[in-house]
Amino acid sequence: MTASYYVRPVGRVPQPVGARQHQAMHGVAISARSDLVFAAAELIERSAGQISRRSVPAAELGQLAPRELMQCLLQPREPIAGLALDRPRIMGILNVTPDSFSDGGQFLAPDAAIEHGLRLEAEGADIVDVGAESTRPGSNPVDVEEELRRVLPVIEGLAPRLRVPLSIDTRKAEVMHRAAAAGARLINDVSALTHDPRSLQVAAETGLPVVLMHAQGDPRTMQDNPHYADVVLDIYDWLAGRIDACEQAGIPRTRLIVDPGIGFGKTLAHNLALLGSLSIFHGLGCAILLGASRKSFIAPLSAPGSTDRLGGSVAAALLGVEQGVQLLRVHDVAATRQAVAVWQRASGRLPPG
Ligand code: 7PJ
Repeated sequence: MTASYYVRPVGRVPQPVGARQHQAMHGVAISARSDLVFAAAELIERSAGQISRRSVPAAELGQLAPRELMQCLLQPREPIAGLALDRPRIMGILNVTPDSFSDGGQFLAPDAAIEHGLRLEAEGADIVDVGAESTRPGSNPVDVEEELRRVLPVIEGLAPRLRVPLSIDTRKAEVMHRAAAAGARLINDVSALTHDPRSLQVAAETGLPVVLMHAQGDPRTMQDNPHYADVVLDIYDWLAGRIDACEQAGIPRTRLIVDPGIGFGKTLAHNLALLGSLSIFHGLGCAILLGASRKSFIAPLSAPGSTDRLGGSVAAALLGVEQGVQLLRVHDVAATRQAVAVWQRASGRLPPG
């Protein structure tokens, strides 16, 4: 039984606002970003079910962590769908499901969806994620014809009118293929290319970057009784396995984005453990996406009777940003963008003006 190693960078060191390169404060700079310098790390070893953890100052990490893992942490990330990942990027959510853009729940209105997509861009989205199959807990699957009928008119209508790239949120190979042909620039699959037996090959053929999201179980039943030995490490290992599968299918790691899948087969405790350990996923050598927006884990943390989840959503997004998450999938683009701008200006990354 060989041991597995993990590094969770901790203690981001904000650089002095306005400081020059030679005045930078030192530490381990994740993906070579000067705004993602960490003072220390938790070095974790798992072997035969036993987990040991130690704190290591950044300066000693290079001697103690496996070389390949250090390379994954330090390597700059390639742009995704034309977006440089030198700062947090916002993915605006565009749901084309009957309950989101409906006329009496009877039929979908592509025009309303297109308008909403344009509004997401105007609010500051760097990418717009279009999806037509609800994967919320308890939801039922949608067949491929119905999904195409909902999503294609929206992609075809939006792609020529947007300056930012479109992403397709689907678990189906045929939808990936058709959406790519219609102008989608990124594939976002909540099953990490496991749901449809053709999706690994089809995603590879599109040449597009792919978001690999972790889920335990199917949307209909995933919240029944989720269980992990160690939620963070189990999800890390599972994502590492999906990266391997993608590489074997011809999708290089530079084109992959990993996502722990907040709310997909997770209890409140699981979700909170993940939000507090997001920086560990840099060790996979990919960009990280976080989707916590308006999710139900926020409800039990809210005041009685409160239904608004904006505060919790923005807090979760900033937890991600502080840990170096590059992509935030959100409904509330304007509020998230404002929060990210405050973080960036106070991090010495951008001039205050
Ligand atoms: C996610 C997603 C997420 C990624 C949904 C909802 C449920 N895709 N699609 N990550 N969630 N990559 O938005 O509440 O967390 S649908």
